[in-house]
Amino acid sequence: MAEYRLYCFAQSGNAYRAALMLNLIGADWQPVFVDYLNGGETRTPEYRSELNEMGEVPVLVHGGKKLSQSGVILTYLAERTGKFLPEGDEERLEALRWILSTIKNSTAISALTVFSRTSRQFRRTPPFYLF
Ligand SMILES: N[C@@H](CCC(=O)N[C@@H](CS)C(=O)NCC(=O)O)C(=O)O
Repeated sequence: MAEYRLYCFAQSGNAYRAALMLNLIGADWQPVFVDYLNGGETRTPEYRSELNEMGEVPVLVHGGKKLSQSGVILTYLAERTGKFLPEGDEERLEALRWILSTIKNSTAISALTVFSRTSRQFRRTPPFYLF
């Protein structure tokens, strides 16, 4: 079994961020597919109790640790490996600034998800059809 397991699905930008970092640091990792789009797996009581009470991907499992929130996962991997680790206060704050900026972007994506589920026009538009 690989050292790291990433619970994810391909359409998730937040999961992509964690997967990209795992690749860039050369980690031994494997994806574990979470069926959100067809099965709503993230919203099941089992998923919430066993993996992430927030009902989201990505979740990184490493040894006995289970980490959620992409920014936390990136920070964990950087601190553990020393790769892409900000140096000094200025860089640390700059890294935090970029990590926090994604919260807004994710919110925008979630809003589009809601639209795509409710609006016929959005449902017919290819990229949103996926949601
Ligand atoms: N702030 C979180 C956002 C995670 C998130 O929004 N994940 C979405 C996929 S991109 C999700 O799992 N949604 C599942 C659901 O809404 O049930 C992070 O950065 O990891």
